[in-house]
Amino acid sequence: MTSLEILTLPDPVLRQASAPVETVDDETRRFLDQMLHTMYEAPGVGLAAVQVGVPRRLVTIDVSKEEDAREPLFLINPEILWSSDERARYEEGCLSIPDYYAEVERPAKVRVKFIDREGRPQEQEAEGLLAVCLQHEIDHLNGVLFIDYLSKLKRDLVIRKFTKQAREKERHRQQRI
Ligand code: GNR
Ligand code: NI
Repeated sequence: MTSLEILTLPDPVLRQASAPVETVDDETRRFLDQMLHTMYEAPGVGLAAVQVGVPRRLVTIDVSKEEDAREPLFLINPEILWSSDERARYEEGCLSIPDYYAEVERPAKVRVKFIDREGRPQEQEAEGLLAVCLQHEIDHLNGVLFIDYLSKLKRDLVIRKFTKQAREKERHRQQRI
């Protein structure tokens, strides 16, 4: 299986809100499998479809430690039903903002509802990295990135760095033509 291309900052697609998925069919499942493969290859613990240029409410997650005991989660139209008043900090990263990490504070626990890959409604409560990941991915579906929780100064610095990098890459691409 080939990996899908992961969009990076400042690609405007990452700021688009993703549309709900209407039907869960074989095509949806094939795409979820491609997303999971792309996520494992990256490697990452979560991926939202919009990160591979498809603004649909589809997410893959796997926060398992062992590569030979994988526990993939497929979430369609995920929603947060409840989040704890208790907060937790976590050093976050994002495949769309490579090699940049910063601490973010979020609700420590969440309860989510979603449709699974068989089209069945599910509910799940999570804490720790899974809770962080669920919130990070659902943010992606709403065009929100973890840098949006940082100070404007930090956020603008990161955006400027990636905008510069993208401009350089484009310049090199042009020279090769
Ligand atoms: O791989 C990822 N690691 C991660 C670490 C801390 C908090 C969130 C994440 S998600 C990220 C993959 C990604 O960008 N998902 O959208
Ligand atoms: Ni991300």
